[in-house]
Amino acid sequence: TAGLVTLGETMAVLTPAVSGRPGPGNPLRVGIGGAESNVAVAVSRLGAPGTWIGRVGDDDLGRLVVRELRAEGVRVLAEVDPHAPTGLLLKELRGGRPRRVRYYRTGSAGSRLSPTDVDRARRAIADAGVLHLTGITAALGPQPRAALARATQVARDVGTRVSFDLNHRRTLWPDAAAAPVLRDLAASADVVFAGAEEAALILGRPAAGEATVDDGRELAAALLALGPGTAVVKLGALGAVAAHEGGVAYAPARAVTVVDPVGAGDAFAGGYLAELLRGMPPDVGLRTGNAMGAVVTATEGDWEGLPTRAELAEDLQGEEVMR
Ligand code: KDG
Repeated sequence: TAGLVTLGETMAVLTPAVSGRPGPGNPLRVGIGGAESNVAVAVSRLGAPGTWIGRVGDDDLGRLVVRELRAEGVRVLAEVDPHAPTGLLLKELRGGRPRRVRYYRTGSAGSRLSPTDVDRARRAIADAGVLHLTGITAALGPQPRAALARATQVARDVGTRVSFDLNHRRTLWPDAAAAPVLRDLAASADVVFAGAEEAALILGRPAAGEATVDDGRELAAALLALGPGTAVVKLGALGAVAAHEGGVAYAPARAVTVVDPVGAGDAFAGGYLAELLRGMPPDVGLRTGNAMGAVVTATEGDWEGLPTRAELAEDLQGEEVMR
């Protein structure tokens, strides 16, 4: 079956063992994470093929990235860059929960992604059912942005659908710089994923606090008018809305105790796209996306808590879909 292919930067993720500042009494655990590879892992756990295209340094952390992804069944097409190190991300824990992330990625191997990396993976894009891209790559600089443009072009040429998650990261670039770039990428995609705030940003509207389901419907319709085939707006605890040619679908989310919300959006996108790959309609994608996001939010780590298809089926039992 046709799977998902994605490209982006995956970093080593450092997490203090316990809440508070890292130090001799609070060692850092080492894992890996990257929005795009998180989605590839999500899809793989749900039983569909996932491929990740990227660059890593010629170092232990780069080898860790490659090994961890391969251990998850993700096909890795990584160029080992002898001139730059693998990037790092440090999670800051406050009150037991990740409060924010700090990046050490300027000049990293992963941020040197270029159109050449796309060209060498042309075949993988042609074989895939979906090419998944995110706004994080666009924030990394002109070269990675050119890689996104090339990837979109290749997907168009070979007839592979393009999925785009806005994934706006304020710590990487300011709203004013991001908005027009993210809007263009959203317009040219087949499926777009956005949080309510991100949707408002690219639509040039003021951020409207907590969005309701009705706000979500309206934002999704406005995103759809930009040009994508489907526009998904995620509403966190309220669930998610998808506007598409055939109408608007809504699926509520299950209430969870928040342990670590980082990665919830990737889990959602992975769940939605795994269903799309199986030919399922948007309401099924929303339901699976919500369930995947809920599990990741309730567990530690950006992707480690992702459920398998069988675990998900248990989770979903008894839940209803509302339109
Ligand atoms: O969506 C989760 C990601 O943000 C995290 O895994 C790391 O890719 C990452 C980033 O750039 O923040």
